[in-house]
Amino acid sequence: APLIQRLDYQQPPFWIRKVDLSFDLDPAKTIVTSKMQVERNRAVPHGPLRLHGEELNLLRALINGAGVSFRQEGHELVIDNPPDDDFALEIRNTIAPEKNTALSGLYTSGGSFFTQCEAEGFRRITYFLDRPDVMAVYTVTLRADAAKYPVLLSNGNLTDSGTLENGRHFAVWHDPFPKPSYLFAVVAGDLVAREQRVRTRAGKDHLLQVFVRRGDLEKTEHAMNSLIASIVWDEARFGLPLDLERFMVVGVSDFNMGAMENKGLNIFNTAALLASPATATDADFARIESIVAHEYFHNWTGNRVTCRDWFQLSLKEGLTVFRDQEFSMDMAGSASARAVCRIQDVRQLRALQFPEDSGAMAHPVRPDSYSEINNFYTATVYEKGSEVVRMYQTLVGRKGFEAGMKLYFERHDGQAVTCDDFAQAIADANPGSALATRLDAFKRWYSQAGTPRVKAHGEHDAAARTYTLRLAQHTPATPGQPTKLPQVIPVVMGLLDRHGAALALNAAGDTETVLVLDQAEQTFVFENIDAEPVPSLLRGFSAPVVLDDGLSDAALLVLMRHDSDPFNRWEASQRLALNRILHALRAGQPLQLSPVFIDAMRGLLNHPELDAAFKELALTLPGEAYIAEQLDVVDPQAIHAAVMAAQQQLASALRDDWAATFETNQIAGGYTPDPVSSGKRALANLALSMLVLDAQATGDTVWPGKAYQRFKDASNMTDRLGALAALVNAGAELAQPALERFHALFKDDALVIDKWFALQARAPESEGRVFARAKALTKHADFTLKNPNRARSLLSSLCMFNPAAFHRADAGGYVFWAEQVLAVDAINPQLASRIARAMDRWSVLAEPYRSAAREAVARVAAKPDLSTDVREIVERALA
Ligand code: HT7
Ligand code: ZN
Repeated sequence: APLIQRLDYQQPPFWIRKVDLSFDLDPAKTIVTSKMQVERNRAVPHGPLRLHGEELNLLRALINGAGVSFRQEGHELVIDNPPDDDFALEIRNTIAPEKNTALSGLYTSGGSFFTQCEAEGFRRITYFLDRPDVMAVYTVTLRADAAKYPVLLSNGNLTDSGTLENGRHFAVWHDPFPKPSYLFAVVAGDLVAREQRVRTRAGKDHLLQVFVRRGDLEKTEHAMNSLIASIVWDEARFGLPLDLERFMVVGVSDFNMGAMENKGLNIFNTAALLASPATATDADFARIESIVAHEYFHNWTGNRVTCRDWFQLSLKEGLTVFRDQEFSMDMAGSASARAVCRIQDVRQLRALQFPEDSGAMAHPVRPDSYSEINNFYTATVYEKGSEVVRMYQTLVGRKGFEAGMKLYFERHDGQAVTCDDFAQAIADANPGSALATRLDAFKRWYSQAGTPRVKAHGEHDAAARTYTLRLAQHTPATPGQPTKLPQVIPVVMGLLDRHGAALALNAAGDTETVLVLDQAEQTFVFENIDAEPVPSLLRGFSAPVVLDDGLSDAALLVLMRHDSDPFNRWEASQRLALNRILHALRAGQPLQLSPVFIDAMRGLLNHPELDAAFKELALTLPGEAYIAEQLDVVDPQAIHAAVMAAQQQLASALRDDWAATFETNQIAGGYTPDPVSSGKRALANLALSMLVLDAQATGDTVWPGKAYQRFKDASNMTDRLGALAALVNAGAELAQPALERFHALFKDDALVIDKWFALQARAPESEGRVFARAKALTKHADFTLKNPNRARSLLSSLCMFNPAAFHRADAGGYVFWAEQVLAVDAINPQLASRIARAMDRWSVLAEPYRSAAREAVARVAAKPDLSTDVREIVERALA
C-alpha cells in the first residue's frame, strides 16, 4: 500500500455539497442509491473525478440522468470527463453487510444493522469523496422489513416515515449540518430506547435517546445521566450548547473501538455504554461517563469544526480527550478527587504512550505519513495530544484558554481545519502570552516524536541566599527523526523547606510558579532562600516528559508527606518504590524493601486525612510496562520477579495495617459509583488482595476463605470482581471454584464474561500456568475472534498487558501471537493490527526474548496476503 504523506495534501478537485442516500436494507444484499450534487473546485487544476470505493458491487453510474463512461482503478472509480458545470451524479451499488466482519462500513451485529465510517468506512458503503474536507448535507431514506427492523435511524431529524408493501417500512432523515462522510451513520434493528427531554440554557427543548437491545434498558441509566451532565458541563465551561433537536446514542456488541461521534447518532460499544451495579465495576462506571462525554464533546470539537485531513486527527482527538479529562475532574469534585483523576490519566499515558513514543511506532502527535490511517488512532494522537492541549492551558491560563476556544469557533465553525489553525487561535486570543511569544517552538510538540527528558539540578548558595535551578532537556531519536530541537516545556513548580513548608518564590510571596523551559539548557534563580530547599517540579504533571530531578529518598519523603500538590505526593511514593525495584534489577540482586520504605508506606496507608482513592494509587506499585520503560535492556521475567517480591514484602510487612484498612473501608448501604465510595472499594480490594497474597505465602486459610465469602456475597461487581481477583492473582486454591461459580452466574452476560477471560489472561504469571490457561481458553466454547471485545479480553490481555506470561524463554508466547494475529487478520484487520502492536518494543528485550520475538515478527511479515493494517505494523517493527 502506498505511503500517504502529510505534505502531499491537496484540496479535492470536486466538492460534493448535497447527498440523497437511500438504503434497501437486507443483510445479504443491501442496495445503496446515492444522488450527489457535485461541483468543480476551481482552486485546483482540472482533473478527473476519482471516487473512493471498496468491496462494492456497482450497478450503475449516471451523470445528469444519463449513462457515463467510467473505469475502476484499484479502489477508485474514475470518471475522466465530468461536466465543467455543477452536475448530479447518481450511483447505485450493492453491499453484503452480513459478510462484513471487518466492522467498517455497514455491518450486522446481533441481527441489527450498524455503520462505522471513521476513518474510511464510508467508501465501503458507496462510492464517494471519502475525505474529511468534503462536507455535504445528507438526506437518508431507509427501507427495511418492519418486523425485524422496527427502528430505523440516521443522522439529524426524522422528516418522514411510513409503511411499504411486503411488510417493509421506511424512514427519512435529514441532517441540516454539512458533515464529512466519516460522521455518517445508520442503525436499523429491533431496539428499545431510554428517553429524556431536556431544556438547555437558551430555552430550547431536546430529545435524548439511548437505544439498546431489549433487556438492556435498565443498564442505560448511567449513560443517560452522563450525557445530561456532559451537556450541562459543555455549556457552562465552554459556552457550547447542544445544537440538535434530537441526540441519539446506540449500543452495539460488535465494535472496533469504544464509541463513535456520528453527528446526532453516536454509536457505542456496549462495553462503553451499559452499566448496572451487579455487572459493572466502579472503573466501568467512570469509563462510561468519560466516553459518553468524549463523544458528546466531539459535537463541537470534531463535528462543527472538523479535520482538514487525517494527519490533523489530534486536532479533534487530543482536544476532545482534554475536554473529557477536564469534565471528569470537574465531576469528581474535591481537590483530592480531581488529583486522583489526574494521576489515573498520567498512569495511562506512561503505561501506553511512553512506550509507544520510544518504540517502532513512535510518531508525532501530527504524523507525517501513514499507509493505514486506522493505525494512527494511537495513545500519541489521543493522550499525548491531550497533554499538548493541557500545556496551552497552562501557558495562557484557564481564562485565556477559554478565550482561545471561543476564537477558534468564531473563526472555524463549519470548516475542516488544521492543528496550526487551532494553535493560532489560542495564541491570537492571548497576545504577549508565554505561548504567543514562542508559538513556532511550541508547535514542535506536533512535529517531533519522542518523550523529552528533563534533567534538573539545584544548587543552594548559603551566602547569597539563592537557589539556582538548572533545567536541561533532550529528546531521544525516534524512527525517521535522528535529531530534535528544544521543546517548550511548562514546568509548574514550588520549593519546600526540609520540614515540608512551602517557600515564597518571589517578592510577591507566590509559592507556585510556571517556569518555561524553551532552550536546551536554562537556569532559574530564586532569591531569599535560607537553606537547601526540596524542589517540587512538574506539579500536576505539567508536561509529558520524563523528569530526572536526582532527588534523594529523604527529599522524596518530604514531598510524599508534605507537598501541597497531590500529584507530586503520589509521584514521590511511586519514585520511592521505583528506585528500589530498579536498584535490584540493575544490581541483579533480589529485591529487599528497607524499613524506611515500609514505614513510609505504612504512614500513607494509615494517614488520617488522605482519601482512600489516593491511598490506593500510592500503595499500588508502578506497572511492569512503566518499569520496563526505565531500562535500556528489558528482561520481563526479572521485572515481574522484582515486582512480585516487592508486593509480597509489602503484603507481609503491613499485614495488620491491611487488615485494619480492609475493615475500615467497608461501605454500608446501597451502591453508588461516586468518587468517595469507589475510592473505599478500591482500597478495600487492594487490602484484600494483599491479605490473600500474604496468606498464600504463610499457609493461612482465613483470608482466602474471607475473600471467597465476599466473592459469593458481594452486592456489586466491584466487590465481587475484587475478591475474585484477589484469589486468582494469588493463585489460591479457591480461585478455581470461584471462577466456575462466576461463569455460571454470568454466562448470559457477554460483558461480564469478557471480564472472566481478561482476569485469567492478566493474572500474575507463575511457572507458565497463566500462559497455559490463556492458550486453553482460546478453545473455550465462549471464545470467538469475531467479537472484538471477546478477542481483546483474552489476546490483548495476555500479549499486551501480561508481559511475564507473554515473554517466555521457549518463545511460546510469540508463536501464539503470530497464529492469533494471522487468524484475526483474516476476519478483522483493525483488530489484528492492534494485537500486532504487542511486538512494537521487541528490540529492547534481553536475549533470548529479543531474537525469538524478531523471528516471530518476520514470520508474520513474510505472509503475502496480510492486510495493509497489519503489514504497516510489522514492517515498522522490523525497520
Ligand atoms: N472518533 C472515533 C475514532 C474511531 C473509531 C471508532 C469506532 C470504530 C472504529 C474507529 N475508528 C476511529 C472514536 C473517538 O475518538 O471518539
Ligand atoms: Zn474521539
